[in-house]
Order: sequence, then structure tokens, then C-alpha cells
Amino acid sequence: MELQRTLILIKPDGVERQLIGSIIGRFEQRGLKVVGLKLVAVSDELARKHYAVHADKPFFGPLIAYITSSPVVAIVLEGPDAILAARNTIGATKPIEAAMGTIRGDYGMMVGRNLVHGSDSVENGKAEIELWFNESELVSYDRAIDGWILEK
Ligand code: D4T
Repeated sequence: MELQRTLILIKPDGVERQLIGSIIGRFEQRGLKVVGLKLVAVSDELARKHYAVHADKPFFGPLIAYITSSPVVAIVLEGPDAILAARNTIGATKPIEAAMGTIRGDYGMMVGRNLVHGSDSVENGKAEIELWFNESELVSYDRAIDGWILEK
């Protein structure tokens, strides 16, 4: 297994429905480590950069309106195969198709209100973490000592 990082966003519906703690809890209980965490009021520019791959899709306009409608929680998680572990914890894109026990399966119904984003590849994860976080906002987790390393 490869040690990876993934960018997680708790989207506006998750924040508005006061599910921040429950959602972060799912990842923590699974064993993924939080190495970055902040509340972000998303600008139109940041939203468009994050979802650039969907720029020509019919749902792009509503998607940008949705992600900029309330603050989001941006999180960097680290762990073995973190990309796949997080995506399996989140569940299928359409909540109606997501398995029970996943975040989307347990809390959602609508694809346009699907609660959480998780990076879909190591490469995209790196680019997304760079887009949302400065290096100084991230800490490292040392599995050998089972603790976070704080560089001051
Ligand atoms: P994100 O990127 O938010 O983690 O979602 P997924 O990785 O699971 O799914 P995606 O990239 O295909 O979709 C991005 C985003 O667009 C919304 N969406 C998607 C939508 O509103 N209508 C649609 O038909 C699809 C496919 C939901 C997630």
C-alpha cells in the first residue's frame, strides 16, 4: 500500500446541515489522518479552477453556484491508499446509488447536493491540495512514532 494524500471538501449542504463532525468522524474512524483543515468561503475563481474539468458540462453553472453558496470545509487526509479509502468512504457520485454505510448513501439523495468531494487520483489529489492549501497550512503524520510532526 502506498502512503497518499487526498483533498476532501465538505460541501455547502454538509456545512449547512451541521454534518461537519459526523463527516470528519467517518474518515477518522476509518484511520485516515487529518493533516490539513480549514473553513473556506469559496470564490468564484477557486470554484471554477477546482471544477475546470467540468467546464463544458450542462451542470457546470449550478455546480459553481452550489459550491460558492456557503462555506466549505477543506481537509487533507493522509493514509495508505488514501484516495481509494476516502472515495469508498464517500460513496458513489449519485447518492441514490451510493451504498448504505457510505457518507452519500447515509445522508444524501441528490447528485447536486452530494455532501463531500474526494480527489479521484494521486495526480489530481496533488494538484487539488496545491490549489486549496499553502504548504505552511499542512502538517505531517509520522506513522513510526504515531504522531504529527509540527515544523515551527
Ligand atoms: P466530486 O468531484 O464532487 O467529488 O464528485 P465525483 O468525483 O464523485 O463526481 P464527478 O467528478 O463526476 O462530479 C463532480 C460534481 O458534479 C456534480 N454533478 C455530477 C452533477 O451535479 N450532476 C451530474 O450529472 C454529475 C455527474 C456532482 C459532483
